[in-house]
Amino acid sequence: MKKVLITGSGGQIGSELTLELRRRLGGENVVASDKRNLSSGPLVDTGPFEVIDVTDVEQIATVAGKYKIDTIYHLAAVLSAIGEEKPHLAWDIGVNGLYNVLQVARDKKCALFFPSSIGAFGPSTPLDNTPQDTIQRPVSMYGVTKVTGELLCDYYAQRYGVDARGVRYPGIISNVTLPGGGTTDYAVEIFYAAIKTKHFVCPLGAGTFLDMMYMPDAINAAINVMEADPKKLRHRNAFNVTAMSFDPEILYAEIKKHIPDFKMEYDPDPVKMCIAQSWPNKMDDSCARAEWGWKPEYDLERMTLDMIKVIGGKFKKGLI
Ligand code: AKB
Repeated sequence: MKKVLITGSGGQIGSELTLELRRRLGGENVVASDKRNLSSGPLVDTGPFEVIDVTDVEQIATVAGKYKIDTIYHLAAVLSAIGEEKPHLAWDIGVNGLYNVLQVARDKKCALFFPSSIGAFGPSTPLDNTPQDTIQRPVSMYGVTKVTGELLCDYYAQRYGVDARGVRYPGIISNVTLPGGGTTDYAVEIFYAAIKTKHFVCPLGAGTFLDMMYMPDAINAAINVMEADPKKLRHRNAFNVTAMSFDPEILYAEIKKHIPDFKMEYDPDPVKMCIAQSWPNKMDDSCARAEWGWKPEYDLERMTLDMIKVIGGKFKKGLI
């Protein structure tokens, strides 16, 4: 049985990926970790939990040794908008943290999942049907850390044989843990606003198209790329994956089909706009489809319906 360690388990993706891996592999085989000491809740109730600050290599090595870890899902990160406020922190966690995890993966012969992002692209990248292999000159510190991370993963795979794999995630839409400090967060916040107050002020302008994905597909992408037959992988790391592409107007219109009195206005945030306009409108994910069978299950309609059902249910129970 696999022994998995997840860094950043308390985050948007980590909180759901940890529980799904525990469901598949057994709670005791999946070690959750976070910088914060989580004293209660599903992550500590369903399996082992350890405090790990990824900038401290000893902490990662100690936990990996204690549980005989063979696979690491490295999700600790600082997202794009916060990265512009705190570029040093973004570099420290994004690059030094990954370097530490790669060193541990090398020493202890672990496979590694590293999530890159649409943030690894920039204004000189072709923004429509963005190819798998193309120009990557990002303009955000987050993007700089993601390109560096992709290169580090390739280097450790070629030089030391570390089985480092990953995807380039688009904006992830979810309803368990809120994202924190990303450019694509609006696509989550809009649902909470629509249900709680029926009013939303959008920080991105109309016409800002971005790739997006619903959480169940994001989790399947991470697990499936790690389980893929290595002989079929030509790229291995940083696969473009997408499920839908929309701008705020299209998402607003879709939500209004279910909540007709919902109102949205625009107040574009200059930092988020600068980042969003430098990111792809829609990526080409044909390499992921061909090499390991990537196929998302949720489109805009299905995702919207489910988000409204789940968040509406929480609102009725007074949980949000
Ligand atoms: C962000 O907006 O920073 C992230 C991402 C697309 O990587 N959600």
